[in-house]
Amino acid sequence: MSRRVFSGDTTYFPGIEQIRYEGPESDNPLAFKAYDRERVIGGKTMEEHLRFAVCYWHNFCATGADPFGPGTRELAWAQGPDKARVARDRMDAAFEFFTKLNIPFWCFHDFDMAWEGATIGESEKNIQVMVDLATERQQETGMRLLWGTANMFSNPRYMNGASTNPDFNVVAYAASQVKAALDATVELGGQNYVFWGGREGYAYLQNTDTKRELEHLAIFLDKAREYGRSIGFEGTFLIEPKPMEPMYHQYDFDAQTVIGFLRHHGLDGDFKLNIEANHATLAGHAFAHDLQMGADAGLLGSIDANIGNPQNGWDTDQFPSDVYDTVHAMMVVLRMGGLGDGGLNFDAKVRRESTDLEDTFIAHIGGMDCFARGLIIADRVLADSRTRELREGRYTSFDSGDGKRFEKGELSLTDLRSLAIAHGEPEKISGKQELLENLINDHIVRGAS
Ligand code: XLS
Ligand code: CA
Ligand code: CA
Repeated sequence: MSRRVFSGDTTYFPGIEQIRYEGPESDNPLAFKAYDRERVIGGKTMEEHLRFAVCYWHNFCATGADPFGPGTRELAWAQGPDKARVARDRMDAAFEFFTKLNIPFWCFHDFDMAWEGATIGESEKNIQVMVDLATERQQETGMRLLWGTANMFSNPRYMNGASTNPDFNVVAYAASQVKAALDATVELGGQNYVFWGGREGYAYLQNTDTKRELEHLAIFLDKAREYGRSIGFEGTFLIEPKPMEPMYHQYDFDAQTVIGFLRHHGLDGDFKLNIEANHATLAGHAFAHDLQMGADAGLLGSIDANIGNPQNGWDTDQFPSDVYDTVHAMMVVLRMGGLGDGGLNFDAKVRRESTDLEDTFIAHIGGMDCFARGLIIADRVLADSRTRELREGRYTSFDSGDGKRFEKGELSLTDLRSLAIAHGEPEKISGKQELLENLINDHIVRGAS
């Protein structure tokens, strides 16, 4: 069964039909080769495993502008001075795109879905107009909201931070935005709410009281939690770590930093992590590393599935195209038992040079197929008994006897010294890294069909 394609008065993607699975032999660029949404793997359909989302901002707002030149794409739905009209047309285009791609979820920022007014009251009205329209569109199409968020980094008022701004007036302003974005998320049945602290950090240490700013961040998140729960938000609050860009240093540096912060402030019962591949690599980690840190802490909530460019240090927000990477990511997700109410959001944009209307479809199809292949192969790698043996086998000395007593905290440092003397020099035990690498590659080469 397929989702019904939304079509408003205008068709923004003429000539593009709903994207279907045609299998690995197909050479149709507008078909899935691996993502067969109803195919069952390990008891769940691919759609249920992967929970893909399209983001609003990169696809329906951005035109490809960069610091060196203007946009290269014309958006048919974003023409004219009437902001309300543009926002409505944009939403029609978005729902046509979502349903033609046949993807289950979407994500928004307040001021890419709506437009900012001259006052807080006006902005709230604008958001409400768009929430009403989105509610209708969701009902017509069956689309669901993975997460909502507030953009507290573009407006110049946030140049010194939002909730960590040294000026209380800005902190209060940011709170007004989070309140409205939470209201919108709840009304649209959003399953998560994201905080990405784009400007929550600093540029210069000597004019910044980092201790005070971090305390303000914790109070702000606590108040957002309190408000969200009071209006019936039952979903998960997510923090999206990123080490830098736009700020020289951002407080939510990486998964482990955020985990420590959440636990320190007692926020870990309501907040989890939204791990973005590109942000993990900017922090000097592999994507799978940050996923694993989140999973180990029971705090991996959701994923932004875009990647960076290994040759430079920017957030390039590219669509995933590396199967090796998605295999490793999906191994973490499968071992964790799935993404729960989280999902895989393509916070990704087509390249500035990709100017055909179909390119955004092709990019999503490629990203979805890349993760579908990652899922199929990860499932096979994990089902291969050698994988578990090679990992778990390394820890068997802790499964019984003194190793087990150590894990229970029953042995003192002096006890350990005596045991070390009794056992003598430990034998060298191979880590077998190359064997595991070969095993994973063998499964990749055997194919993802
Ligand atoms: C920017 C972030 C942003 C968040 C949502 O680097 O990825 O897009 O996901 O505000
Ligand atoms: Ca990013
Ligand atoms: Ca992101």
